[in-house]
Amino acid sequence: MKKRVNKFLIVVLMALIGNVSADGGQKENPFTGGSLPDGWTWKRANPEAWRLRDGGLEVKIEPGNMWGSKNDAKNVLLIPIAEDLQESGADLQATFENSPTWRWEQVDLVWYYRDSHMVKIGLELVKGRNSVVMGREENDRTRTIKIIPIEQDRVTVRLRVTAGQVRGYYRLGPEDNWTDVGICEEPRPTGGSDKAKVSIQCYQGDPQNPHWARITELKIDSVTATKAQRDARMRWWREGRFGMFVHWGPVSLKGTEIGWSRGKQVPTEQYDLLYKQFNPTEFDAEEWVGVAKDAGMKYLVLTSKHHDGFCLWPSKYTDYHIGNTPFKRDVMKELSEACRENGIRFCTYHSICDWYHPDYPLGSPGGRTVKPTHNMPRYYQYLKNQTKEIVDNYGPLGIMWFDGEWEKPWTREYGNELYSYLMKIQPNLIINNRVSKGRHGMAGTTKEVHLNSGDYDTPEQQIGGFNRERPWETCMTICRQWAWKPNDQMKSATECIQTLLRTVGGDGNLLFNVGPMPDGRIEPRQVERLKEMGTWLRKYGDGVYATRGGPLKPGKWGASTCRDNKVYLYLMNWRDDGNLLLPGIGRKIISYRILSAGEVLVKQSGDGIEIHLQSSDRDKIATVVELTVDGKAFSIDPAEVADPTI
Ligand code: H79
Repeated sequence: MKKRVNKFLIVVLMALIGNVSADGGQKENPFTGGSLPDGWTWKRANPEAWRLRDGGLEVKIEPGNMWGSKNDAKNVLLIPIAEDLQESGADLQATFENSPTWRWEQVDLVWYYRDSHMVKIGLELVKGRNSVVMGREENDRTRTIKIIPIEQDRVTVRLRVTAGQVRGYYRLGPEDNWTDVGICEEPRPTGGSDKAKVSIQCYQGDPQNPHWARITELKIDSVTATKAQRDARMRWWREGRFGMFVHWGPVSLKGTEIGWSRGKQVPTEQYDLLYKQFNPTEFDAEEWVGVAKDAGMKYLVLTSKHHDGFCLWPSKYTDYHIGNTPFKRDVMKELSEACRENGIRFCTYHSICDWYHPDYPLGSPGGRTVKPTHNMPRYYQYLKNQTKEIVDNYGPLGIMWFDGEWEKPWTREYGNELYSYLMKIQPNLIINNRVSKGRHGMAGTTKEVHLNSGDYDTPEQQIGGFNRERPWETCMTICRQWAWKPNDQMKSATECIQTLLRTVGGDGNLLFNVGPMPDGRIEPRQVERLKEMGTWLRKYGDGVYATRGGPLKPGKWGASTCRDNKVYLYLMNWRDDGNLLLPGIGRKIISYRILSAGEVLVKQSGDGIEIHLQSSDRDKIATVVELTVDGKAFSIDPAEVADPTI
């Protein structure tokens, strides 16, 4: 008996260790033995009115109430959860069977703090009908979130608690998709030290003719890894800070944009035949990887497939791929191998929307065309097949970078599933927020971080805001287009490097994009520009890799980073008199030095940090001053810096 109990706890713990998701494998059934697992307690116990039978818990539904302030229900089952389940996100589910006849007779799965603070979802009789009811209670004040009548006497309910929010779902059969019920804020008691628990509650039963409700399939899972686990998984990425984005495909023959020229600048029929001429004979994977490496980049993200549907690997799930071009070679194989040999993490960009594939409902940007015989579930299977194929053939990958998620056919449920699916295939994979819904436009942030809303945010063509909580990565083009365009306007070296520094200074990564030419080469002037970045980084990049953003937030003045007891200041704009006043940092500066040529004077006073530097000693990209402070620099509270030129 004891052994089985421990097993259940181990399963919960294992869920925390792995990135086990809610729809993960079968968990140990806690109801198979002669008693309940250790630590499970009954509030207002009535031992006559519950029993374990046939692998389920059965509770005789007695009168009494938990909804509101009465709180007199019998046999409220309280189940303790692992310490950090709240932080990592909890995913609960249970299957209920009951045939209620009494008004508001119910059996509930509850996220529980106290009798006065909880969220419930259950099977209940409302207006004479079996219903799934979700409700929330704070200080005994109740709010019904949703009532959904169902015909059945059996339902599986689910609560997902992440980032202070509780989402409810239900399904009628084990193969059914989950139906959304509702969402609410978690009712945490203020000032209380209550730990969240899981509770099963049965009440408002018929006093004359009580029913035995049956509870099975109770699962308590961790939604994601804990923060510490996620940090560990993302460490190489966070420390690497700088990656190469590559947008490439047959569209480079036209020089138009990969993301939105099909059916616009290039007629669809013509666009879809471009691959027949795609023959990038100068493609050299070693060369590309060399360019990335020389630039100081630590990972490379290649468009395995963009919105146009073309695949850069010979996928067995479509004919629209590189193997059927005159070129024939497997670009992804060559590139992934070259990356591996050179210590660059190979990653893929994969578009969720696919305007080419007949099963994907939409056929052009903005959903302007709808395909006649689409089949989204089948397309979703295609997406799963292909992403698995990529991981299997070219993995382990660094990142699976999704995009095109904003279109209607993609849902949060698909996103959640795809995330869990891939994490099971490769548990140390990193997945961006575009796997799911809820991205805030081009700012790229997911405001309402829910279950599996990806590992990090993705500002596009703009530097993300300072944020040390949610990891983020700006993706930006070296020219104006993602895909190659002849004579596209290229950013200056100053702009490129300052962009990297302001990004890292905000605690983000920079994924910097090149679009190789149709002959397979990266444009020489772009190679040159990237080399300039690399040269600068080799000299002054000590404050870039393996640092954190801050404590002084990036701005017109420049940016700062920190590691251990060092603060790196990247000074970009000065007052005319050549002096700069920065806010105090609440730690004593023990020593300082300038990394570029010249001499600097740093004075710390009650007003802040004064920096004096002859204008002739300024670096036109960024003057780097390294401060050594008397403690951990990362623990300094981040501060804004006023525009020094005003
Ligand atoms: O691959 C590159 C681009 O081709 C691709 N993303 C980068 C990484 C891209 N495809 N489309 N777009 C960028 C622009 C789409 C903009 C919008 Fe929207 C789609 C505007 C409204 C819907 C972005 C998503 C802003 C809101 C939702």
